[in-house]
Amino acid sequence: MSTIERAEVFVASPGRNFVTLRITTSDGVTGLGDATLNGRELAVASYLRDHLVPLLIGRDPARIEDMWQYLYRGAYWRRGPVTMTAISAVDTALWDIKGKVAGLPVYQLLGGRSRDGVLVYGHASGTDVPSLLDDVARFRDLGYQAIRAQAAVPEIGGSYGVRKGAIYEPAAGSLPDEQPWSTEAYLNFAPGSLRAVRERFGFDFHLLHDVHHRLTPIEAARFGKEVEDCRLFWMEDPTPAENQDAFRLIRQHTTTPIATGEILNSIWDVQQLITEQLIDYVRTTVVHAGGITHLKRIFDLAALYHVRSGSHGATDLSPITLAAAVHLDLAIPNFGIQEYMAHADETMEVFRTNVHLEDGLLDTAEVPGLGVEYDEKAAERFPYDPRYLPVARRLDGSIHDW
Ligand code: KDG
Ligand code: MG
Repeated sequence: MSTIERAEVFVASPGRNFVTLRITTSDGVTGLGDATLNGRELAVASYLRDHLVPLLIGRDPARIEDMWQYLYRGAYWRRGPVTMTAISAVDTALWDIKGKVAGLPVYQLLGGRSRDGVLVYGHASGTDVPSLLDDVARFRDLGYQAIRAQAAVPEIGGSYGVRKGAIYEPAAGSLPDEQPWSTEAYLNFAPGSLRAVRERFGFDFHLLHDVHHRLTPIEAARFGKEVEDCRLFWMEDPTPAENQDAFRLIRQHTTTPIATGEILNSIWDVQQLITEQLIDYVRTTVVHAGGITHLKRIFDLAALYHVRSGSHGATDLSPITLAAAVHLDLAIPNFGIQEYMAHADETMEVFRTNVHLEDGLLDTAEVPGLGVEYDEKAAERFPYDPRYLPVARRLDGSIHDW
């Protein structure tokens, strides 16, 4: 029997920080898992190195479900982003190994293709409405069929989701940046910015918007109602999702579709949202919600309730997560859309991937496993570089949701 012989944790910053797990079997087969938790990277690296790696050695890499149960139930302490990201990395690496051993891409192990490609949305943003419109035009020229639109709110000198350089990257600074927030200013401005996009470009592409947990349920209900004429594909994270019941109020007031889940990490965090049909898209991911095994369980539950997938895919999710997402997205029946942001060149030097984008669709080459390689030597040139996500403060100085 092949066993797990080695498990190594790499922390590097090629373009941004990533934590990567590589498992090697006694037959010399390797598998990769992403363990990146933006702004809390070293906590997951330690969870893996100090607490999971010793448990993996000598075990059968083929028993993926059993390993998941062993790490999840065996910890006694359940759920939470650090634990679930660490379990995700192990699970993803074992799927990679299983694919390589079978000589098949992972999506073949998940039931084969349900579609020819994975619809993605790109990220248009602007420091004002005219520059947002220019950016939307750019994404349309690049062939994107779905575009998320965010513009800085003038009254507060910026807001969530606006790109500063070529790549959107909110984690910056060795201490969290503190940014101003005004719900009133946002609600006065954002609907008009979305309407301007529809007025200029029409309706022959999907338009998305991320509210980023900034509104209360009643404010989100008003926002959703106000942008109904923009026919959004979704409004994302309209309100924080710890209180799943809160989405009922939004639901009762608007037909704007709702997406949430990028910061949630287990099926129990989305159980009510799904089974009571309070959302339309669930945005949990391979890296933060327990790997391919657990995410498939979430998506299978969602399929019973007309909820479709819409996995998070910002640049802080490594190319390993993107590849794993593409394999799952290709296979599941209730795929909705996949978020996609191109990674920095340095990132792509370290992670060699077989995922490619064409006409607004992602696909993967027909290679065994997940089709990603990690260049450890190249990674050594990019040491860990502590970075924090910003925090938001209301104009009276109190903390708001970021
Ligand atoms: O790490 C945080 C980012 O991934 C997040 O801010 C991006 O909300 C986000 C999105 O929808 O991509
Ligand atoms: Mg988001």
